[in-house]
Amino acid sequence: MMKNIIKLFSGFLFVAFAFTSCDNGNSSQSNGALSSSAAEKVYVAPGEHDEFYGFISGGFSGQLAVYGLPSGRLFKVIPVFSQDAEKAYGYNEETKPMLNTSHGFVPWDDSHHPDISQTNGELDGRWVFINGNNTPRIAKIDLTTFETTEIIEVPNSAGNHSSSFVTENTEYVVAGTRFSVPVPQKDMPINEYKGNFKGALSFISVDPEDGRMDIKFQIIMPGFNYDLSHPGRDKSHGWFFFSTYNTEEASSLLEVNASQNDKDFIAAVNWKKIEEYVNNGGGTTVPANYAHNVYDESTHMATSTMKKEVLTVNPLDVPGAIYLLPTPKSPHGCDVDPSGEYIVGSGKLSANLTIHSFTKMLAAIEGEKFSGDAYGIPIINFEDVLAGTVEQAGLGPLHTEFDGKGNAYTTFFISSEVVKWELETWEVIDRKDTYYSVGHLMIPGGNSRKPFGKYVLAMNKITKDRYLPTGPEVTQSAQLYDISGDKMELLLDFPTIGEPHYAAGCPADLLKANSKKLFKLEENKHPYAALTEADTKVVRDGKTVHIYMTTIRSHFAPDNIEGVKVGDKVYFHVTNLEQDYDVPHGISMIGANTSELLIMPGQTETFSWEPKQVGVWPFYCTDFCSALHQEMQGYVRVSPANSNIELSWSLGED
Ligand code: K7E
Ligand code: CUA
Repeated sequence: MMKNIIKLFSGFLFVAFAFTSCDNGNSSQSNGALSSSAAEKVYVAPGEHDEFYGFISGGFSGQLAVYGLPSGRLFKVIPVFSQDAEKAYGYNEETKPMLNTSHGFVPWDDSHHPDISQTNGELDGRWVFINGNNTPRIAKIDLTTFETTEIIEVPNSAGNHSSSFVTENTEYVVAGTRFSVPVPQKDMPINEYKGNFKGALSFISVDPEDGRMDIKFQIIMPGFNYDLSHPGRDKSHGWFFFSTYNTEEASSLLEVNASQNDKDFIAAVNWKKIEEYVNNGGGTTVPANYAHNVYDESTHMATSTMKKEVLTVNPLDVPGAIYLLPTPKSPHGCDVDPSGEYIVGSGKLSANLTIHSFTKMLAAIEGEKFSGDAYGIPIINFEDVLAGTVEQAGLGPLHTEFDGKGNAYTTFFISSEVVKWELETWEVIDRKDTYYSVGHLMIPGGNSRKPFGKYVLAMNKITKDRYLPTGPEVTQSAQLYDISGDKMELLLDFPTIGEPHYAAGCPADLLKANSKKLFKLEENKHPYAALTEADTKVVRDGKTVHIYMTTIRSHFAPDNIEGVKVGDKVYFHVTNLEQDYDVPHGISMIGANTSELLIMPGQTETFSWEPKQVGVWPFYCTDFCSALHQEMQGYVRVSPANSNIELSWSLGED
């Protein structure tokens, strides 16, 4: 029996492989088909601005990259879960707490799904959220500064993948676990997984005023893998949908053992009902240990707080809140159309797409049309929830987005294409190749009530021969298609950082006007700030030395420091006194075991240095800031540990 399954499955894989390689062979041919008007459509003249922002996840880079669309120009890599020496993120003293977790300092993660905050189901451009998949975390990026300002760890979770998607009014950012684990964690045999491991679905509330995140409740679900999720929209607002696989609850050789059930589930969660239950005192508070890290823009510093408990909800305690919708073949993507009526399940091992109807779901619940239950959670009869099927649309469907004009666009990984189909008729209208093996796709606003259906961005898993070769490792790739007409048109390939999983896009006008130009010095509340040169000083506290330093075109104050000794720990707290747009200064010190700082106007940042060698050691500005940038330098005299040279500091006293 087992052998047969392996055989069958390898057959499938072989077909898959054949498809991919055949596509690869065709590339140069399809390349030449681009018309010259495609170039015009992505051309943004020098000095002009793009029409859309695109926020593309960095995957295993752990970051989030900001692009302009349609040009595909890279504007910024926002450090989120990984240290970034360019911006000192995770290196300077101010941002190190952002990467604190219950496992200690974790300077990397795998970021997958950015999602922009919404009001009334429309993008509002306040924040973009993104999940850390590996050490479960959700980050929030402020879209006035384009900086990560909050990271919350998600306890009882592992492989935080069905994350981070927001409800219509950003009431919650939702984080579902991919891997089920013992909840709470404990030492137990792996082969006792079935029935014992659990999957936590976390609802993280977002304060409507300041955006502060807090885990409101976790639903402790059966031990399936919760792969992707999507909130209900409009008529289905108040519900959340999660795709599952491995409903077999296998813990080994999942490629076979998690592909046995003909259908897995999309779990439909009535979060409003659970919220009400919790607000009325329902749920169980259990011990937990997770970090909540918040960056304060006025102190320019992050603090990390360990939280010690979390509220859990047993689905069986809230009857009528959760149902399972049978969905063929290990669904990956789980997407809801802008009207909230259709829930698209993409069975990875299926050629068809399964679309469920929200209206039918409610009727089936009403009529108790159940085909059984899983651990007490009712399974709705498949036929009673099915809206339709897109037949034989391609191979290996993954993700779907919507253009707001009644069309859906689904990626097919194995057959390497984006397929356009029509809601309600379920007819395929158009298909275009991708190069190659596309994962997610993104239409700006395409998962909201109001998509901007002008472009679709495909994010590919395999690049092969699309760009100049760069050794064994080649760049990852995105492709932009014009979808304003009946037929899609491929406009542009552009490279991306890490692995682009999902992206979020919005009209540039939504963010442009709110983008901060500098930090006001008078609002700087950093405890070690020197707000004028007169405030600069050097203070010794035992073996710790604090340098309160300023920087302005084109000098540091002070720039000569003596009395530092081997064995000291020296903190450079540097305030950039500039109050003009786009005048950062940098600073770095020879031998410091950290990165440079890159300090924005009005901001204070700190790096530490532990001098190990006697001498006179220079520091300098790392950002070419003025014609006299090369003159921005200074010296620290380091004396032996037992020397009695007093601390002194100066500027301009040659
Ligand atoms: Cu890349 Cu959304 Cu993590 Cu599919 S996931 S491809
Ligand atoms: Cu300051 Cu270069």
